[in-house]
Order: sequence, then structure tokens, then C-alpha cells
Amino acid sequence: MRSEAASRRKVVLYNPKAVFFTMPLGLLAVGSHLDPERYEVVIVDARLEEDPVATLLTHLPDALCLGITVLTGAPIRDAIHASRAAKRARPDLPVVWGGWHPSLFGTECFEEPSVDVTVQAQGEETFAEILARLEAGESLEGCAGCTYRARDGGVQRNPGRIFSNVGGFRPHDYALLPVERYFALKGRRQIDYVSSQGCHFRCAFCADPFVFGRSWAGLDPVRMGEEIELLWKRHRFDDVNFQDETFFTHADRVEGIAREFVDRKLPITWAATMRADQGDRLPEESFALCRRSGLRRVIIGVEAGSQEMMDRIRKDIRREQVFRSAEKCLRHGIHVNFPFILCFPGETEASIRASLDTARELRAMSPTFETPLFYFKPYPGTPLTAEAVAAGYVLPQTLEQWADFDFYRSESPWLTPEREALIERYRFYQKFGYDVPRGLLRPLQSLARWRCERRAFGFPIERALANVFFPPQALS
Ligand code: B12
Ligand code: SF4
Repeated sequence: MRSEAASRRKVVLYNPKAVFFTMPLGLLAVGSHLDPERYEVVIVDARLEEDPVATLLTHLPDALCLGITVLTGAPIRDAIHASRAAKRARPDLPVVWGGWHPSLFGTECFEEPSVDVTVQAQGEETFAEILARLEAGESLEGCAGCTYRARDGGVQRNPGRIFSNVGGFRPHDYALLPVERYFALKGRRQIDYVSSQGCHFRCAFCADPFVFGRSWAGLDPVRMGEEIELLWKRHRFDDVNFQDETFFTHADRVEGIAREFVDRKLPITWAATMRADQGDRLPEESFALCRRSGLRRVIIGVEAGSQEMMDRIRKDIRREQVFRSAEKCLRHGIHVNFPFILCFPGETEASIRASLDTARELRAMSPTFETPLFYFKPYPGTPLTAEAVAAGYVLPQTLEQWADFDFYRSESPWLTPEREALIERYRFYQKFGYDVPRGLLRPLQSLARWRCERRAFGFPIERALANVFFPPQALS
């Protein structure tokens, strides 16, 4: 028998700073899949630490490896900072980057000298194999799913790893996370959980098809029922926020999950992503079952208002399906978040107005329907970005430039000041006008609705007043 702590090797995982407090499920996935008899996993989440790098450094002296999860954008800067600090403290320590940015730019990340390995797509098996090879002092030659800096300094890209069914991975071990701290920072007892990976669809603005090759795999409902019940007994959360890309991929799986929650009498609510075509196909009884099991909100990406633009972005949904799903959700008391993306490359004025009008129609159906408006950003790994590049758009070239690629900032070559003014006014008046009627504000809300219907946004006095009384929240 193995003598515990003495033989276990420490693996340190780092989550860069971000402005939301979703649990770091990518790190939880790769950390949980490692054999607990062989490895002690430590997750350092920069969002929870006053001085994240100082905390990180305390764990490094006896570490076998440092793994960092890297999203495109601002997290890159913190990932670089942490990697450099780690290398200064332990020049021999292998630093592995995984997650979305290294999945898209596996080779380019090596511009940063402190990066030794990048992992593409699913990390569970690849990371376990990397660690086994590091322990054995072997090279990473032929280790599927990763790119590495070879001994001669050159960068070697291995073939991709075949997509695995997530049901074959070990359950996520939430004991690796200070769950109560996330609850406190979120301001509610909400657990994040991911029940599937990938997506079968091909939306032209989304990197998922590029990273997972349109594969999808989901956990079995009984396993989920058991895991979530066990987690609930430990942490007494009241809400599960599913972080899946397309939770409602198979109706029978979703029904099974809902039945598990009902049969186990779990006193929880839950929220997940649903495509409009999936909602349209899902029988009324299934909606009712989901509602009974606690479904409180779905996110249905609409993205565009005209069928022409929906087709151009390969959404593969019909406009009618959005409204039919909306009606079903309304009938069953399920809240909906319908995100839109505005100002796609070459998008016409008429197309933008069609999106704003569709957002308004949905918002007008219920104050429980939200219609967040995003500006198109050419996120890497997508056909629309490739088109934009072919038409002359210059993507960031260095890691530093990718770190400045901030989705909160609205400027883009496809956004004129007039368009931005129109969209921002729409954003405000829609949210305010169609919100739950609020006492003395009712006349102003009627005026806001009138403005949206007629697109009459001159003299935005209500907006000025609202900015004084309810200043917009700073995001970063
Ligand atoms: C939660 C979430 C967030 C959280 C981040 C949580 C955190 N870690 O701090 C918040 C809310 C901050 C966020 C913000 C944004 N996000 Co986000 N987000 C997600 C979401 C819904 C879930 C992530 C998750 O937990 N997945 C579950 C885990 C298990 O999967 P995973 O993270 O991919 O991890 C696997 C592999 O990537 C790999 N891996 C991951 N990390 C590591 C580390 C190591 C060492 C190794 C070896 C492997 C490895 O192994 C894991 C297991 O297979 C994903 C969609 C999705 N379902 O993945 C989008 C997603 C990651 N977000 C995306 C985008 C576009 C954004 C935003 C721009 C806004 C938006 N429209 O959502 C912003 C800005 C990000 C930024 N620059 O700051 C894109 C990807 C963008 C990109 N290229 O990085 C995704 C894929 C959604 C999409 N389809 O477009 N997001
Ligand atoms: S946007 Fe959603 S449905 Fe479309 S490819 Fe991406 S994950 Fe799939």
C-alpha cells in the first residue's frame, strides 16, 4: 500500500482574475480526474485572493507542475504574470496552459517564454498523461492533445486527442474548492455544475465547433442525481447554475435529470442553456416536469432578428421557433434570457433594427424575459472572424494584444457612433419600459415603451434621471 502524503505529488492549478464568480469548473474537471492517491491538487483562484501570486508561490516549492486556465482577453495578462512569477521562483517547474485560448492558439502561446506546454480542448486525459510523463522524466512526444516546448527550444504540436465521453471521467471533487467563499461572493448559495461538453451546432460566431469538432457528450441523469444530492447534503445550496453550452441537447436526458431532482425531493432551483429549436420540440409535459423540478430560467441565444441574418450566422433556428419556445416558457413560468449580438461584419441598418425590434417583442411578452444586447467581437476560432480577417480586419497578433481584447469595450469597425447611440438607447428604454411596473415610475415606463415602439429617442430625459438615481454598475 502507498504511504499517503509522502508519495503524493502536488499539482497546483491557477484561475486568473475575472469579474464574475463562476466556480472554476475547467480546473475542477482536470484536477478531479487525477488519481487522488498519486496527486494532491491545490486550486488557487486569483478572484479569491488578496495577493494571488504570493499565495501561488507558497504552494510551488514542492510542486510537480503548475496548470493555468486561460480564456481569451484580460485573463491572459494575469496568466502571464502568474507564469512568470512561478518560473522566477522555480525555473524547473513545468507550466501548462489549458482552456479556450490555448485550445485556439496552442502554438502562438509559446511566444510567452514561461509557457512549457499548452493543452487543446478536453483536458482531463491529456493533463493526466502529461503529469505521468513528467513524473517519469519522459518527453511529451506523441502525447495527444498538447503542444510542448522541446528540449531544443522548438515548439512541437502533437495530434489532437479524440473527444471522450465525459461520463468516463471521475466526478468533480468540490472538496477542491472553498465552496462557501464562492457562495459569499456570489451573494447566494448557488453551485456551478457542468453536465455536458461540446455542442453539435455550427454557429458562425462561436468557437465551440472549432474546439470540440461539433461533438457533444453528457452525463447520465442517475449519476447526476446522485452527485447533486450528495453535493446538496454537503453544501445546502438553493440553486444549480448549469454551465453547459447546450444543456437541452437530448430531451430524454433532460427529462431524466428533472425526474431525478423530483424523486430525490431536492429543494433547489436550476438554470441552463436551451436552443430555440430544442425548446420548440420539447413537449409541454417535459416543460412542466422541468418546472416542477425547479427550472427557473433558460438562456436561449437568438443573436439576430431577421431570418436572413440568422441564416448567415448559421444559427440553424427559425424565428418562429424562438417565439414558440418563448410562449412555452411563459406558460410554464420559466424566465428566459434571450441574448442578441449586434453589428456583425457587414450588417445593414435594417438588420440591426430587426434585431432590436425582435428583442423588444420578446421583452414585451414578460418582464421575466431579458434581452441582453452584445456587440459582435471577432472572437477567434470562428468562421465570422475568418471572414472578417479575409476582408481586412487585423486580429491581435501578440499575447499582449489578445490580453487587451476586451469584450466589455464596444468599439469595433462595424459599429458607427450613430449605431451605438441607437443601440444604447434601445438597451435602456427596453429594460426600463418593459420592467415590472414600478409605482411613481409608471408614466415614465409607458413613455419608454412608446419610444421603443416608435424608435423615438430624442431628449432622453428619463435616461439622464435614471443615470443619476441608478448609476450603471462598473464591471471591471
Ligand atoms: C463560466 C464561463 C465564464 C466565466 C469564467 C469562469 C472562470 N473560469 O473564471 C465568466 C463569466 C467570467 C466568463 C466570461 C466570458 N466568457 Co465565458 N464562459 C463560461 C462557460 C459558460 C463555462 C466555462 C466552464 O466552466 N466550462 C466547463 C469546463 C469543464 O470546461 P472548460 O472550461 O472548457 O475546461 C475544459 C478544457 O477547456 C480544459 N481546460 C480548461 N482549463 C484548463 C487548464 C489546464 C491546466 C488544462 C490542462 C486544461 C484545461 O479542460 C477542461 C475539461 O475538459 C463557457 C462555455 C462552456 N460551457 O465551457 C463560456 C466561454 C468559455 N466563454 C466565452 C466567452 C466568449 C466569454 C466572454 C467573452 C463573454 C461571453 N459572451 O460569455 C467573457 C469574457 C471572458 C474574459 N475574457 O474575461 C467563450 C470562449 C471565449 C474564449 N475564446 O476564451 C465560451 C466558450 C462560450 C462560447 N461558446 O462562446 N465566462
Ligand atoms: S452558440 Fe451555442 S448552439 Fe451555437 S455552436 Fe456555440 S454552443 Fe453551439
